[in-house]
Order: sequence, then C-alpha cells, then structure tokens
Amino acid sequence: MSDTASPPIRLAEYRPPAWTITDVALVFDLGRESSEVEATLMLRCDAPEATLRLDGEDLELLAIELDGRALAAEDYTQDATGLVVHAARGFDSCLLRTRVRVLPAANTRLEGLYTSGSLLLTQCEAEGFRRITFFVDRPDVQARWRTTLRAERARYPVLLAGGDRVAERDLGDGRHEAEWHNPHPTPCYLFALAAGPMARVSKAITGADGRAIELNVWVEGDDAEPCRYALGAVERALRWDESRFGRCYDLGVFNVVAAQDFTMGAMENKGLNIFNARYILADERTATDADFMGIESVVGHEYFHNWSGNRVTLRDWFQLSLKEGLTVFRDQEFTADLHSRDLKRIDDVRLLRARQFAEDAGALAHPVRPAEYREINNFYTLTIYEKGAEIVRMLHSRLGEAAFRAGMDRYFADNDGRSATLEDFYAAHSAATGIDCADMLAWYAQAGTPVLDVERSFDPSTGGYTLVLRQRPPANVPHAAPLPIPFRLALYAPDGRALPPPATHDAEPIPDGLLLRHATHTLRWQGLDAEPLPVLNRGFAAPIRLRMPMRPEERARIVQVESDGFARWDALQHLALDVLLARAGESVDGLGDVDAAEAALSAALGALLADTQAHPAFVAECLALPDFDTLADAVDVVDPGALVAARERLGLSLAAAHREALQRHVDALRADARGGLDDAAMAARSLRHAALAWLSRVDGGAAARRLWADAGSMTERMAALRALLHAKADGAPAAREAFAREFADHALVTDKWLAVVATRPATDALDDVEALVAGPCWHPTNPNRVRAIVGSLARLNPAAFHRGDGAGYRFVAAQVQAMDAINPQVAARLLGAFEGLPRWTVAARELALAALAPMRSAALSRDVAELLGRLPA
Ligand code: B3K
Ligand code: ZN
Repeated sequence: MSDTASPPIRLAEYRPPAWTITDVALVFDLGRESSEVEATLMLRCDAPEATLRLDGEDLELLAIELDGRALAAEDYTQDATGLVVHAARGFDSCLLRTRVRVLPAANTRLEGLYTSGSLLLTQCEAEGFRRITFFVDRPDVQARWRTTLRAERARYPVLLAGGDRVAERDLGDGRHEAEWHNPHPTPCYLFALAAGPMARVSKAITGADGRAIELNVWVEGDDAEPCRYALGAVERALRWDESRFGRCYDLGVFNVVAAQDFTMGAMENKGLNIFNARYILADERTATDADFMGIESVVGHEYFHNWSGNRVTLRDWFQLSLKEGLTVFRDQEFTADLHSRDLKRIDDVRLLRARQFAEDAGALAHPVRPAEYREINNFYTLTIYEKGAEIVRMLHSRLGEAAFRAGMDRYFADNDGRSATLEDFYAAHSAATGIDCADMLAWYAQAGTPVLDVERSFDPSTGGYTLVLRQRPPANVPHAAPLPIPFRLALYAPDGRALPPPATHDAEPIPDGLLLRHATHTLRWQGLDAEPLPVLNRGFAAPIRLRMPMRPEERARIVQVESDGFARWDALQHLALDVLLARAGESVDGLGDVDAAEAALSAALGALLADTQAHPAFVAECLALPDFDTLADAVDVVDPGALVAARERLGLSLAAAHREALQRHVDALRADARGGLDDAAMAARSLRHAALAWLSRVDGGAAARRLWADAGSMTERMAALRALLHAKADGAPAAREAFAREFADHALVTDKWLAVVATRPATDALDDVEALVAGPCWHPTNPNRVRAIVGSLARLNPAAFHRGDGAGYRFVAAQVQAMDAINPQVAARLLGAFEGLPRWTVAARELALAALAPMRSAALSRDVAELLGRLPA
C-alpha cells in the first residue's frame, strides 16, 4: 500500500526494453490457498551489459536458476517490486527458471491469480502478470507461450489457458494436467488461465478463411444455459469482423469464462476472454433488455480486441487508446450495423456528453494520450475509451468508409505481431489513402472539450446567409491551437426543404461535410428566399460543444423537418436542457420566456407521443430528459440541489401535461412489449417503460402496480419495481421484499434491486444505502456488489450524494478508504465521484473537502493516492 511518493512514469522517457523474452513456458501447480508457478523464460539482451530486471510483486521466490545453474544469494537481488539478476550481466541471451508461490484466496485485489467462488482465475492487464511470476511486464515484450496447468481433478476438472490445447494427461495421483500453446507473439498482460468446476455451451464453426473454430462459453457450476445468448453474440461478432473489417480468428478455440468476482467488464486475453458474469449470463427471467444489449456489445468489444489490441498491441501504456478507442469504435459500429444506427449514436453521445465531457472538464481530466501517470489502472477512463472512439470516428468521417477500411487493412498488415503507437495508426491511414491525417494526433495531446461558437446572419435584401464558426480551445487548455474538426450540417427552408451546401466556404470538403482546421471559418449561401433553419454538428461528427443560441420554436421545428434521427433527438435534448437550466436559475441565450419555452418543449413531446409513425425506441429516447451530469456540465457553478429540483419539477409538470397520452402508450404497447428479444419487442418495451416511469410521477403508482402484477420478463419486473420504489408508491415495500426473496440466491439480480434502492432520487436514499452496507447483502470483495450499492449512490443519485448536510460525501469518502484496503481499483473508481468538485458551490465544496480530509493522512494505494492528489485540497 501507501505509495504517494513514487515518481510518475513519463511518455517522453520511453526506452525500448534492454531485455526481451521470446519464449515462455509456465507450469502451474494450482491450489486455492497457495499455488506454485514455475516459469522458464528465454531471454534476449539487445543492449550490451544491460541489467536484467524483472518485475514481480507479492511473490515468494522458491527457486531460481540461470542456464541450468542454481543461483546463489549474491547472484540476484529481490525487492518489493522485482528482481535484478546480476548473474546475467554480459549475456546476450539466457534461460532463466524461477519458481514462486502466490496466494490466490487472499488476493482481494483481483489482479494476478485469484479465486472467485470455486474457480481460480487471472487478471493481468495492466500490470497484474508481475503478481503471478517474475517477468519483463510491459506490452512491448511479446513472447510465444506454453502453459501447463496441474491441479486436483475433483476440484479443478476444467483447466483452461490462452491459445490452443495441445495435451492433456492424468497424473495418476488424483491430479491431472492440461497444456496450452499460444504461437502468436503476445505480451504478458494478455495471459490468462481459468480452472475449476465449469460447464459450457459450445458451437463448432468454420471461419471465412476455412479454419475450424470451437466457440465455448463457460460458467462456474453445471448449468451453462444462461451463457447461450453470449455464445450467439460471440458468433455474430466473429462474422461481423470477417465481413466489415476482413479480420479472421486465428486459433482453433475461442474460450470465454464468466466470473462472479471481476473488477471491470471483461478482459480480452488471447484465446481466453474472462468476463464479469453480468456481461455473460442472461435469460429473459433474470436479465433486462439493457443487459442483453450490453452483453452483445461487450462480447463484441473483447472479441474485436483480438486484432485491435492483441495481434497489434501497444508499445507502452500511454498508447492505451490505440486499442481501446479503436475497439470501442469497432463495437459501436457492430451494434449500429446489427440494430439501429440512430439509436446507437444517441446512446453513445448521451454517455459522452453526460460523463466524458464532465471528466474532461473536471479535476481528473487528462489527454487521451496522457503525458504521465503513476498508476495506469487510473487511466481506463471514458476519455481513453469514448473520446478515443470519437477521434477514430472523426478519422472515419474524414476518409469515408472505403478509404478508412483501406487504412485499417494497412494498419493491421504493417503492425501485425508488433507493439504499435498512435503515430503508426495515423501513418498507416495516411499511406493507404494518400491523405495526410497525422494532424489528428493533436486530439490526443490535450485534455478538454473544444467549443465551436457559431454566429449566423441573414440579409433579407440579398438572400445572403452566413455562418461564422469560431473554434475556442477548452477552458483547461486556453492557448491550444485549433483542432481538425469534421463538420456536418444541413439547412432547411421554411417549407421544410433541404437546401444545397454553402456556395462558398473556406474549409476542406470531406465525404458528407467539411473539415474545419482554422480558428475561424465562414460559410456562405446566396439567394435564399427566407432565413433558413440550420442543423449543425449533424450525427455528432465531432466531440465538441456547439454554442449557437436558438429560439425554442427553432429547435422544435428541427424535430419536424430533420430526416436524421440523431439530429432530431439532439434538438429536443437541447430544448429540454435550455428549459432546465433556465428553471435552475441560469441565464440561457436565445431562450426568451421560459414558460413559453417549456410550452414549446411540451408541445414537441406531445406531437411525438401522438405520432403513430414514430419509432417507439426513438420516442423513448426523447422522453429521457438530460440527466444531472449533463446539466452540471452546462453550468459554471454547480448547485446540485437546484439542478436536481429543476429536473424533478420539469418531469412532474410534463408528466401531468401528457398523462393521458402516456397512459395510452402503456396500455396500447402491452401486447407488443410482451416477450422476445427482437428489436421491435425491445423498442415497444422501452417506450412502454419510459411512459410508465413518467406516469408514476402523477398516478400514485397505479400503472406500475398493474405492470408489477402482470410482469413476465425481468425487463418488465424491473420497470415496475423501479417505478414503485422511486415513487415510494403503495405496494413498494412488499414488491421489494418479494423480489429480494425470490432472487436471494442470484447475485446479479440482487445487484439490480440494490441499485434501484440506491438510486431513489431523494436525500433519504442515503439512509437506505447505509442500512444495506450494514446488512447481509454487503460483500465488499465483490466489485459488482460495491458498484450496485455505493457506486449507484455516488454516481447516479445526485440528490443523496450531494445532500446538504454533507452526509453523502462522508459516506462515499469512508467507503473509498475502506475499499482501498480490499480492491484499490474499485476504490479509485468510487473516488472519481468527486471529480466535479472544483465547480461545485462553495458550500458543497467545503463539505466535500472536509469529507476527504481524513484520507489525506492515511496510508493509501497508488491508485487512490494518485487521484486524491489530483483533487483540490
Ligand atoms: N482491456 C480490458 C480492461 C483492463 C482494465 C485494467 N484495469 C477490457 C477492455 O477494455 O476490453
Ligand atoms: Zn477494450
């Protein structure tokens, strides 16, 4: 623990490794309390006389030999972070064999080798492999791997590791062993094993290149049926990568294991993906539609890493977004191609605006390629993932699909088997297309969200229309140069006709748009009969804040005339945002009278609710008002109470205004919403349940009680339960009791009701959460449980977290400190709830700083210490 003083790692100080490892043979003698690992490393020295230093933490060294000779104490030095082998000095290659003991059952960090239920599992990214054996633990050291697992057959009947299985033997003493071989050069962060009593669902397929591939999805115990949907998703992902990116799978088996205890979502280890069970296990009785969609997307994401991450890996951790941003882009496209492009874009932009923009404007903001870090696990952020994906999307917009694909093919071909940099990625695209796109790299170097201020003018005497676009750097980097911004727009005449592109402009044409490179651009139209209606940043082609004051009726008009679903949703969101901000006491340019603005919003929503042609899932998206984080992001000083209250009041008044239409939808969609996982049924449920959530603000929970009594699937049960509990309606306690009892043995479903309790939008939800943490459901070693209870409160319940008496802050701060001793990554995530602190009101800030104060003198992990050091003191 306690590592405040370690110096940061800097990108500028990158040096290639002096010693690399070409081949690894590992032999595990697996046991729950204690496991032994023998590692034979073929080492090569590329710098004469370089010191051989291996990373290793919490390892008990049992034996060490170099080129067959047992080493004496003076031949090596071990400290808390690794091993220096003096005896290797001067060698240009050698064979090092070590034997170590590790303690899986005591490993609550869930990094390295650990236990989850009756399973033994590993998690190595980013730097967990050094907790398994001594190694040069960095992504630019890529080796071929042989892994032998030995264990008692009764306890560990299934023995999985990365690569293909090449042998199995009975060892005659109740133990058995399995040997696995991964021939692709792979860094150690992609190593994995899983052992224990597991069942699987399986499918044999033939890849597009003729390879026979066995797809397996495994889970602890003897019932693998809940893995069936995930197995289908694996196959869909594999086929999609073949057809959209021309990428084939490269081993004879693809194994996926579901783990109950897992710190993140999932992990793309070569040939053996390990998943948080919540992204694998699903059937309609226990999982919601959102769960199914999440499973397909995460399964796709991990599968796509096999090329973007594994075959082409990272030179160093600063390049993290090279694999993560690119792979998020790929999984977003997968979902868009399989389902609805508009709806996927709406979801992604909602997340980006609400959470990534906030991260990028807060105390923990960092560039997509940070210049330094102390603990790399702190950088698996929305900025690296989602903003990183937006940058790849901008490249895609700039090049168009065909040229982008050519660039991707070139990137994979030039870097296969190598550890690459972001420069390599843009160089491949430039080389393949002849378009120099290296200027995109500037997006990776600075934090913050650029602003595009737009000024419009119309001269009725000439019909001339002008848009002046001025790029302003983000507030946190006030002197930054302009970034390249792909920009899409449309203009509509008053009769709803789309007008042609500008007659003159000073930007560079790209497919379907313009590339803005300068601080100011001017676009001109001529000969227009009347002032047109502009729709800007269509499709959210660039992750920017667009500032153009608009009248409420203009925004409402966009909803009527636009053909692009995203732009229609965006116009309504903006209108709702303007109304909410004005209601919270902010001054909003262009809004005019706030009652009239709310009336325009209400009318637009009413028209959507009455539109029988509207796509139900789209209407549901429009009913979701901008959330607290989006509001907080839009103001200079965050007064949490005022924002929460404005949202509540608007929700109430809109629900009252549309009560009948909402009730009509709830009734009319009953049959369509009944069951099945096709897009149409899911869309019907999404609108029905969004309408129900609104309705339960004004009907005393009557509709929710009917749904509760009638519910078939988990999606319906959760919609009813949430509406009842959040409205504190009659029947809520009984529903909660019944639900909790029925699913007491099902951890993932239990997490769901706990999260509903923790997100009730009221200050006293904190009391409920404190009771949960003191009760039998509290399992601090299980990250899902911690997130369901404490994470939900800290991140999704502004009313309780920002309580005026500071109790929410004190509770979360105390939990961060307690969790830090168990799982530093989970603790550091929770601490992120304070990232917005610099912009909170003085009163809120003082309460939060007081809550964090005790932590400042405590012994902390590097993870929490680094983030705490970035928060204001
Ligand atoms: N690469 C992993 C995340 C690892 C996080 C390490 N703290 C999952 C993913 O992004 O696909
Ligand atoms: Zn990833």
